[in-house]
Amino acid sequence: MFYWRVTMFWSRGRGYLWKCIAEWREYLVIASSIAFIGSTQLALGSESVRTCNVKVLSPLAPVGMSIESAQLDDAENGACVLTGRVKTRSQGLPDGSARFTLTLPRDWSHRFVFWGVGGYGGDLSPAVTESDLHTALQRGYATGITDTGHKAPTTKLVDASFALKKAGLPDRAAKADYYFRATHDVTVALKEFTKAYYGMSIRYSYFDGCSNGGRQAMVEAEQYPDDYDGVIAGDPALDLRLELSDIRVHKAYLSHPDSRLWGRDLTLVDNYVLKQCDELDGVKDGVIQDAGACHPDLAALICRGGQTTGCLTAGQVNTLLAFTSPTLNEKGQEIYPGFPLGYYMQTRAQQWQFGTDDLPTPPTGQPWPEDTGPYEYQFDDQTLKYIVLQNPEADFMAYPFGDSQTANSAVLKDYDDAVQEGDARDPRRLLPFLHRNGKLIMFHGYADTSISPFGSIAFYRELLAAGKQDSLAPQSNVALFMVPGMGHCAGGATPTIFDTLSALQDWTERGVFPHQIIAVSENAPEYSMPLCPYPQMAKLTGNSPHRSNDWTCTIAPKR
Ligand SMILES: [Ca+2]
Repeated sequence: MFYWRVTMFWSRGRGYLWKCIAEWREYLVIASSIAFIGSTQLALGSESVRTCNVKVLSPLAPVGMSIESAQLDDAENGACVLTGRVKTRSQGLPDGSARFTLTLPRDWSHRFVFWGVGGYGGDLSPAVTESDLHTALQRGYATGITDTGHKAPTTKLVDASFALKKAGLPDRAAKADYYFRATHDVTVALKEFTKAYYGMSIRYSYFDGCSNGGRQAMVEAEQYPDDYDGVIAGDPALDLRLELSDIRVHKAYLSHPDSRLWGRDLTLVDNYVLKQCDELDGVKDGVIQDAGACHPDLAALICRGGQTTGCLTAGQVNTLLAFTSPTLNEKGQEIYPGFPLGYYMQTRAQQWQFGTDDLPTPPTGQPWPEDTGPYEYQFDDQTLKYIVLQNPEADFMAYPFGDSQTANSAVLKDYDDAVQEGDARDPRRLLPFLHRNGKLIMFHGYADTSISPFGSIAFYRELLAAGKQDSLAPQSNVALFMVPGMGHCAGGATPTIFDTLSALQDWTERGVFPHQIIAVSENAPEYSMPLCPYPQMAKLTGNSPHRSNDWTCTIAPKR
């Protein structure tokens, strides 16, 4: 989910920072490796000179910020790269401490951007798109990032143990830092230091993150509307009931031996869904423009009359139905949307949700051993043990939810109380950010099997309604781009490479609304397509579905 530790940019250089979700490495690339050059004079225009040195720069740090290392970095165009800590405090909580990296370019453009981090945080690897990292580097942005107040163990893929001191005793400081406090406190400190370093003010400040980084983006805009002029929230984990909802899927798997979907089954589903839904947008091109309009009859896939191949068991279809149907409260109201169908094998749905073929199936009715299983199962398990139930020995299968679509009110209240500090699903909280003319670009992969893309659509729709009641037109400040065929923050055979930071900069600084963002295919750069601000979608108006100029953003019917 959150995932969260996903960005396209990490593996090419700072490989040591990338310990999670190794399979995503090809998508996530940190822009560069850090090369130590030594203490060298750094020219800042012709006005001042700074030495990239801990001793020299430390007096510039605001109270509570300490610098631990300073190095010039060739890969960052000779920028001065600082690491250190910021003391986190406030709001009646115990003090904490968060690590940071701050990159200060030689040719600064008076802009500052803060990167989000993935998963349960704990490292300094940006969870953003490769395009945005490139844009920041090329355009002279100062960049910051925080580990959100704890250090993740290198031996675990998903870890929420930082949130619990011992059974029944939450670590309130570490939990608050992860959920909201560290991002803000480090933001304030790094912005202040940046101004002191250059001796000039910051003209524009931006936040950019995907997955958990998208959640950080939303929380910043909602809780600290003055921190940033513009925000990018990709595949945001804005609704933390996500983990609750996922429990249903994994219990369906673990409770019935014939319910598990293998790679061959998911390929069957992918082919069936594409056949049923590709042409709903009017073009047979392997791209389902509107996953929300795709509702094939899954029961037609159930084996009949002795059929054993090319079909699914009733249990497997039941798992798919659990995955694609919403979670409800006792009144029958949707409290978390279902997931889309299709593109599963192109977007690593096995790793996220269904389990790779080499993953052993536990004995019926038992959970996967801790720290194993699909990523989302691990997120569910860690969230329950260390945040909701506050008991590392808790039994996943005994949790009183997941056997049906409905969560009872007592379960829901306990769950919400445990995660509410970090939740961003209430659109009314975004209104102050809009009142001060902040700009927000959201995007979400329409084939995301980690965080439901339909949650971002629901948020956007609810935001429009909330804004109307507050004499606002949120569509003037918020643009949501749904990305057909893209998985969680990245991945897929459709065009999934795009630059949101340039779009946000143009919108914020020059008032240019992002009428479209051009995406190109990761594997075929000549294959391009526009992404359109919801509720618009791309419509082919020329001849080639592989050429962005042949598409136009239009309002889709029934949206
Ligand atoms: Ca199509």
